[in-house]
Amino acid sequence: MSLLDIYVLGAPILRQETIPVTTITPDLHQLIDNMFETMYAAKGIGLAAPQVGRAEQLSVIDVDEHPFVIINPEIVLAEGKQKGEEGCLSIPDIYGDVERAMRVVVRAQDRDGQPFEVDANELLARCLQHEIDHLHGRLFIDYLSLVKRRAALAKWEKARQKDGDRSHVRKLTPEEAAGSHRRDEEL
Ligand code: K1U
Ligand code: ZN
Repeated sequence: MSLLDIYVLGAPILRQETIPVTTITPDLHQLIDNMFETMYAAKGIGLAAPQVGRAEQLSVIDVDEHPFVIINPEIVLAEGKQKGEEGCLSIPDIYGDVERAMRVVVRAQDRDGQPFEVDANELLARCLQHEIDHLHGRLFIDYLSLVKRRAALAKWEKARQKDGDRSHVRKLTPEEAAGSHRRDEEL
């Protein structure tokens, strides 16, 4: 398995619509495995294909040590409301409160292309909505008020200028890479 670079705010692929997956191939399985490894190394609870520079309609998720992949997902039910803090591996160190549905039912295909549904509440529901948003070019900062979005973007630009960083990819550090199998070791 390999760690993938994570595309960050400003990379055009984060704003593009993804393409539905029509065939399950060995290359797709490799991508899924690499996305899980990258997500664990970055200490995320989800990761969508555009975040690693890919256009396939798929995301990986592990909120409660129950990893799964959603291929071609759609939200078939959304109800209730929750407000809570979100971050994004593509916008490091920026956080904001986002209102989301409290419960969602998502229909998707698994890594073998088999259809399934997941009925989720609270953090898992939030994560599913965040990851499905990525597949449609939406980011959590889009939901912030104008004032909060401007403040978040100003903080982001300042951090990037300080680092002299003009690139649109984030390479995980060797320390992060060394921790990429952490969940395996804990089990
Ligand atoms: O897609 C991503 O950028 C991953 C992102 C997903 C996410 C974060 C917060 C709420 C919903 C979805 C992350 O995993 S960022 C890491 C993080 O914020 C977090 C990590 C563990 C528990 C809770 C949040
Ligand atoms: Zn994100």
